[in-house]
Amino acid sequence: MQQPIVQYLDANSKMHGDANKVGLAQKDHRTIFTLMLKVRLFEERCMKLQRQGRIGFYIGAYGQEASHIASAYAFRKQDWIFPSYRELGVMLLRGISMQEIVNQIYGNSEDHTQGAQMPCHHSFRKANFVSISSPIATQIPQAVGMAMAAKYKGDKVIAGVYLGDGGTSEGDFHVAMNFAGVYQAPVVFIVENNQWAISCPAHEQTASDGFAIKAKAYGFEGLRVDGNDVLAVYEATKRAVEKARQGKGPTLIENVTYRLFSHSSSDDASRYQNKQEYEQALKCEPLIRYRNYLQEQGIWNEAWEKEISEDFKKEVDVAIKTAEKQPRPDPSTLFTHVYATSNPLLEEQQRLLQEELKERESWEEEGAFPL
Ligand SMILES: Cc1ncc(C[n+]2csc(CCOP(=O)(O)OP(=O)(O)O)c2C)c(N)n1
Ligand SMILES: [Mg+2]
Repeated sequence: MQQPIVQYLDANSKMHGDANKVGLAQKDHRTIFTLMLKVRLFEERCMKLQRQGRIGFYIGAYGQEASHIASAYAFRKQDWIFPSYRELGVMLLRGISMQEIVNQIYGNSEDHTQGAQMPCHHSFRKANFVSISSPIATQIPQAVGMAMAAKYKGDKVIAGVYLGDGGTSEGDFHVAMNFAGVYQAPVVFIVENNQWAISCPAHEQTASDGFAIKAKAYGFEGLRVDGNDVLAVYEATKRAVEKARQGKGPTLIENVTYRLFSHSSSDDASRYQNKQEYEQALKCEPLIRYRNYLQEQGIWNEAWEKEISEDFKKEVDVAIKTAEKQPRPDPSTLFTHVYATSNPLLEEQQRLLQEELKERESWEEEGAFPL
């Protein structure tokens, strides 16, 4: 039997706990709601850009806004975040601008990684936001290693690592969990159980009773949390963060949520997802639930949301227009950040690329088709 779920607001926005225990003030609620709304609006826009052929790929957080934003809100800015790939709201919370985000998605010459990563694979050292990597679960041992190092050095920073339900099947997850438990590393594992790993449903992903229980085998606490409830996600993460900071070890938090869109712009979930299950999940989505609660508290009103949305849409428009005006990165930047210092092999490859580019120029002059 699965352990009880931490929940304050149910799907009908009815309060089941003591809001004072959560510890979010009115201004915090405004910030969290604004971020959730921005993520929702931006991602809708990005899907359109992808369908118009203006960006190559998009992967979003539709339905998972509470799970990643309310959890990130419980950390301090000096703590390090090791993301999966659906955590746009964490970057916005940490002050990354729309322009920086959009430049990366376009991979233009203003992108600070110079198009070296796939779209949506951000990295922002200034925000302690470690590079998103495509291979699933590699971030988990990295986070534990960083947390162990912080502990040895006596730094009061902790690590927060995001992963999916599918990520828990990787060896990296188990290695990292074991090290975290044995060394009492100050790390919080946030498993966003969105019920799917592309087309593999969560019930086929594991034979254990959910994901929170896995922490028990490694000797630390696992919490099962309603991942669509901002209050529950924040409160549970805050507890885990404080515990880690006090040197009392790791926690795994399973945010039970639902992926309300296809895996990415390259996928079509309607081919494998049960329609009824989807409709049911849509009724439990986090933004409406939170909006209703904030309205009841006198924090939300329609005019306020309209103003935020309109201002933000303008900001996004400007960022897209600006990004589209930038040239592509210079091809020579391919080699710039591979090693700290150059080496003969790299120099040879660089020379070959220059030759190739020169040859292409001559094709263009002759108008020949470059087969
Ligand atoms: C090591 C590895 N195996 C397979 C893939 C292909 N892949 C990309 S995302 C994904 C599903 C991951 O599911 P989950 O961890 O639940 O995260 P979610 O996409 O649901 O957020 C897979 C199998 C990959 N990127 N890396
Ligand atoms: Mg998943």
